Amino acid sequence: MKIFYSSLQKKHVIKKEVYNGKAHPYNDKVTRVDSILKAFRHAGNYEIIVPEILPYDAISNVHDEDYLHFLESSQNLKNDEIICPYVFPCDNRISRHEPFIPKRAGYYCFDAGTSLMNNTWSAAVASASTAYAAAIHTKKTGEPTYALCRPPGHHASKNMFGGYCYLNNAAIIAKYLLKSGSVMIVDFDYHHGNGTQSIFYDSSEVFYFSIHAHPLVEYPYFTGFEEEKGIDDGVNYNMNVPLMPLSSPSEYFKALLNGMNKAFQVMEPDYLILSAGFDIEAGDPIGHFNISIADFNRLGREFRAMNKKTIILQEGGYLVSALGGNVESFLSAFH
Ligand code: Q9C
Ligand code: ZN
Repeated sequence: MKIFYSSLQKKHVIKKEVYNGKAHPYNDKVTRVDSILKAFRHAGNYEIIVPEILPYDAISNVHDEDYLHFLESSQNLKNDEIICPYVFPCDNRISRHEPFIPKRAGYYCFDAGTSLMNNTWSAAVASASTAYAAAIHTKKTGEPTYALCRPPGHHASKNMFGGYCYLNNAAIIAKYLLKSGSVMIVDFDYHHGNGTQSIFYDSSEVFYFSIHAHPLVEYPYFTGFEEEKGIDDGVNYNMNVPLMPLSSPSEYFKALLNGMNKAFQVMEPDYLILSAGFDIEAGDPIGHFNISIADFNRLGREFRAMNKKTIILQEGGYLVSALGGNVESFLSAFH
C-alpha cells in the first residue's frame, strides 16, 4: 500500500498546551509519526512516498486569504517563540487592527490549547500535501491510499485553527476530488470535526458524516450534536452520531453501520475520504472508546466492503505506544 509522508511534518514541535488553567504536555507529539512509520517498517508491505508541495489554490479553495497570510506570518517567529492565543473576539468577530501579532491571534483561533511556532506553516502545508498526493493517486488508480497527516486537519475551519489543526486536509482534497465525482467524508476521530462540518454545512456537494464522543461531555463541546443536519442546500448532507464516552466497541460498530446505511441512502459517493482518528483506541490519553487493535482491523474491513475509492487521512491518536500498531491493523484490511 502507498503511504504519503514528508519529514517536514516533524519540524512542528509544540511542547505544552493549556488545559484547565495549567500547562500540560502537548498531545500532538512528534513521536506519533515515529510510532506509525515504525509499524509500517515492521510490516514491510508499505511504500513511503514523499509528496510534492500542493498548489496554493488547493488550499485557498478552502481557507480565507487573510487566515492563510496570518498562518504564513508565523514563519517569522524566533526559534523557541510560540503564539498561544488566549483572548477571543466572541461577541462579534472583528479585528480593527492587524491580527498578525501574538496577542490578537485569538481572532483566528477557537481554543487556547493549540499554538503556532516558526515551522507550523511548512509542516501544515506538508501535511496537506500528503493528503493531496494520496488523493491524486487514488483518483488515478482507484487504489486506497493513506496520508500520514500530522498536524491533523478536521478541527480547522476556513478561518480558524484549533484542536492541533491548522489546514483542513480532508476539505482540501474533497474540493479537488469533486471535479471527478461525488464525495463523502466519514470522520471517526474521537472528537467531532467541527471544522470540516462548518466548511460543507451549506453544501450538498460533500456529505459529512461523523461518529464521535458526545459534545455534551467532550471537546469541542459546541458542535457535533445529532440535530446539526446542514443548512440551505446542505440540509440532510451532514450527519452526526454522538456516543457517550465508554461506549463499548459493539455499540460503536452498531451506531457506525446504522448511521452509514442512512447516509448512503442520501448519497452513494464515488470517493470516500476517511478522517481516521485513532484516539478511539483503548488507552488513549484523551479518548475513551476502547477500540482494540483487532477492532481496528474490523473497522478497516467494514470500510473496505463499502467499495468506494478511498483516501485515508490521519487525524488524532495520542497513545504513542499503540498508535502505529493500530494504524497498521486498520490499513492491513485494505490489502
Ligand atoms: N486534556 C484531534 O484529535 N483538547 N484533536 C484536549 C486534553 C483538545 C483533539 C484536552 C482535543 C483536540 C485532532
Ligand atoms: Zn481527536
